[in-house]
Amino acid sequence: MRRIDCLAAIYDELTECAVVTIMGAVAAELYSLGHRANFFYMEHSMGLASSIGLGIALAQPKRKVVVVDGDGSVLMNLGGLTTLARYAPPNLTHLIFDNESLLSVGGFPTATSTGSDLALIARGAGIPNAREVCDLDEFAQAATAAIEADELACIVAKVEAVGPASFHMDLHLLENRFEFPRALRLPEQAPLPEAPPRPEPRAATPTTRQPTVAGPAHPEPS
Ligand SMILES: Cc1ncc(C[n+]2csc(CCOP(=O)(O)OP(=O)(O)O)c2C)c(N)n1
Ligand SMILES: [Mg+2]
Repeated sequence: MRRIDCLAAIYDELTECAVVTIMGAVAAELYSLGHRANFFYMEHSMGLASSIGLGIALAQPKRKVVVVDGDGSVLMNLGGLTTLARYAPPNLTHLIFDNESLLSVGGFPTATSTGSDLALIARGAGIPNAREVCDLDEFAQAATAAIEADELACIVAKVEAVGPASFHMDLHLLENRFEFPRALRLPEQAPLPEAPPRPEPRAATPTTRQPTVAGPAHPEPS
């Protein structure tokens, strides 16, 4: 099962949700399907997507919140699962794409490649509605049902360790940071605005550096 196919299968379900993703490959994949103002791609803070999702879910209890996470990120902050379990917001769905790899930074294998079971860990943390899925239809059905239901759910999707052809996203972190809360400030359950049209994602081009012109740091006194 490929993660991009999972995302495509539930893309329409995300229209009215606040969606928080981790950084890297999965962010680029969701972006490539079509950015929306209600998507926040959390850069850098590995392991904290569920914490941001939890805050939104508690602050806006009528808003459906979907956290798109990864195995490496969850493993880096397992306490996030216990905090989710403690507050158990019924409007939050935690999707964990487990490719058994730190794919976005080169593919170092994570502990799920040697037997750690994130669905079992989530249940142990106190999220009874946590399950693993390995098949696309099963994923689409489970994720759709979880988003529609009023119960905290955690779905661990075992996916291939393949990422997008390009990680390029024509969206600055700060632009996303302001656009997202602005979209969420609208009355809950009102249709979210379309993001402004963007150019088609293009293939990443190598960065070129201009040669530095050597010279005095300060002009010589005349
Ligand atoms: C605290 C911290 N450590 C390391 C990184 C570098 N980093 C960025 S993405 C990533 C891998 C994420 O792995 P996973 O959550 O499994 O997602 P995948 O890349 O497999 O989609 C790492 C190590 C980071 N952003 N933050
Ligand atoms: Mg991973």
